[in-house]
Formats: sequence, structure tokens, C-alpha cells
Amino acid sequence: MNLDEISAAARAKVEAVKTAAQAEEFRIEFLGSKGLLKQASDHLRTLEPVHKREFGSKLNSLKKEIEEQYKAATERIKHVATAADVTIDITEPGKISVDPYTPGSLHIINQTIDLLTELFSRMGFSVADGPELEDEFHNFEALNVPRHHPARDPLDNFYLQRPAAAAPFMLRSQTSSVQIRVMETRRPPIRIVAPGRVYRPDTVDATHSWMFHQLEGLVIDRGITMVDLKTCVDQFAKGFFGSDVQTRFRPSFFPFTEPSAEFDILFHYADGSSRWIELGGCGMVDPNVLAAVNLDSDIYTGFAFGLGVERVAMRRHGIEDIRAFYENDLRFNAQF
Ligand code: FA5
Repeated sequence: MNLDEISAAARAKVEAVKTAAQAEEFRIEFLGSKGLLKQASDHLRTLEPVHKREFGSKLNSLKKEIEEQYKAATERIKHVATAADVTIDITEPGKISVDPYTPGSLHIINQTIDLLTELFSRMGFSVADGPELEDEFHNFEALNVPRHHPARDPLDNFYLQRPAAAAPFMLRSQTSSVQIRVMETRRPPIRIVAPGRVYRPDTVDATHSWMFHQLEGLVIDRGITMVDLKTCVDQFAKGFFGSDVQTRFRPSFFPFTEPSAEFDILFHYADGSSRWIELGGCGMVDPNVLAAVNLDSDIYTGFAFGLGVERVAMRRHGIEDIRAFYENDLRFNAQF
């Protein structure tokens, strides 16, 4: 067995080692349990004592030499791998259009709701809420919308599939249901706003969505009149859109208010034109509604209003299409 040949072979082969698999091959060939050095040490045992010493010491230094070559080769591979990694410059700015580490913010709908409730809380209102999954009593019956009223048409509402005998449930179509929930549990004076989601199978277009948000207002006390309603809506409009905004009331009809009105603001467009824009409905709470919650309409009167949160946000920020609120396009969301 020629140790010089083993040494020369190792030197030649270690140069060619470029990958971890090749390093392992090298280790097995020279240092493995059946490798060349093992065979050499088996050979050592068969030698005459006179040759043993010289062969043994040569074998020891060859073993050290090859172990060092192997160690150096594995180190070299490690460095090659690290060098490849370093081609990713971790200090370089990200390539996607919005920096993923920019802190998020509240959605513009939630920001608008916060602004509205803050404004109304300065006018003495507290915030109430109710379930989105409602029964017909709270969404219709107690609001003076009788059983065969067209507003209850299954085609105009999202009813849940229920067993035939079970009471119908629906996704609420208006936050007016919260009026009833509040009056059931509290006695006047009542002064609340209730923001929340509502659902209607309306055809989707630039100003209509099948899910949107309303903010309901309800005031019940002794001696509340239409003047209080008009003042309240006017103050809200000025607080939200600026003190020079013009408001107007138009007679309307809602089963749960009498008289009823819709309120508009005069909106000025960039091209100099202006147009009245409807913000919501309102009116004096109908005596039938007070009766449904056992309030004596000879003692108490009140007003209620409901406005579309998307619609007021669109007016305030010049958003032209309601669908932009729900598309979750960061280029839109990040503007607010
Ligand atoms: C109502 O929902 C009444 N509950 C409002 C009310 C409350 C009247 C209290 C009297 C007393 P209306 O269906 O008009 O009314 O809806 C109110 C507002 O919601 C509308 O003025 C509009 O701003 C918004 N809105 C209605 N439908 C949609 C829709 N599909 N998408 C987005 N906004 C809508």
C-alpha cells in the first residue's frame, strides 16, 4: 500500500470539492470506516515490526493532512454559500409599491364612524348598538311596518333559511332596529346614535351596495319637537362638512316617523356646478312605535334619523364609487 499515492489522490480530489455532497464523497473515500486510511491502518497491522514504526508515523501525518484538507473544504463550501446569500442586500428598500412595514390605519368607514360618533357625543349623544342578525319584530313590526307591507318583501331583504315553523330571522335592513332595542331596555330621556352594518339585496352601482353602514339617531324626552330635529341635523351637517354647508328638508314617508323628511346638503363640484345630495331620512317618532315599547306618547315625543355612512364619507372625501370602500385596494385605503 502506497501512502504517497493516497496523499497525491487526496490533494487532487480535494481541489475539486465544490458542494457538500462532494465533500461527503471525499470523506467517505479517504476517512470513512471502509476508506483508504482505514485500509492503510489495517495494512499497518500486517507489517513486520521493523517496518511498522516508519509506516505508522507516515500514516499518522497523512491522516492529519487529509483531515485538515477535508475541514478546509467544508469551510470553503460554507463561505461560498454565504457569499451567495449576501447578494440579497437586506438594506435595499422593498420592491412592492407599498412598504409592507408602513403601520396600518383604520379603514375610512371606521374613521368616518368615529368622527360621526365623536361629533354626536359632543351634542350629548351616547353610542348604542344592536345585532346584525335580527328578528322581524325589531326590524319591522315594532317600527310600524305591518306584516303585508311591501318593505318586508322577501325579494327586498336577506332572510335566513329557517325550518317552516321557526320565527323568521334576517340580516337587518336598517339600523332603525336599534331604536327598538334601546327603548326596550331604557327609559327616557334617551339620546343615542347607533352606527352599524345593514344589508339589502339592492343592485350594486356607484352609490348602492348590498352591504353598507348607517348611523341611526334617536332622541326621546318630554317636549321634543321638529325644531329639535332640524337643529340637530343642521348642526351635524355643519360640524361634519363645514359651517358654510347648506341643508334642506324634503317631505318624505317612513312608517316609523310622522311627519317624515329626507335631508340633503348642497354639494359644490369642482367644475363650479352644485347639486342637492340626499344624506338620510328622519322624522318625529310615530306614536305607534312608542306604543310598541310601552312608552306613553301623551308624555313623550322624540325624533329619529338615519344616514348612510358611505354616502357622507363619499361627499366628504370626493369618492365617486361606493365599491372602492370594499375592494381593499391598498392604493385606495392608504389615502386615508
Ligand atoms: C332608512 O333606512 C331609514 N331607516 C332611515 C330613517 C331612520 C328614517 C330614522 C327616519 C327615521 P333609507 O332606506 O332611505 O332610510 O336609507 C337611509 C340612507 O341609507 C339613504 O339616505 C342612503 O344614504 C343610505 N342607503 C340606502 N340604501 C343604500 C345602499 N344600497 N347603499 C348605500 N347606501 C344606501
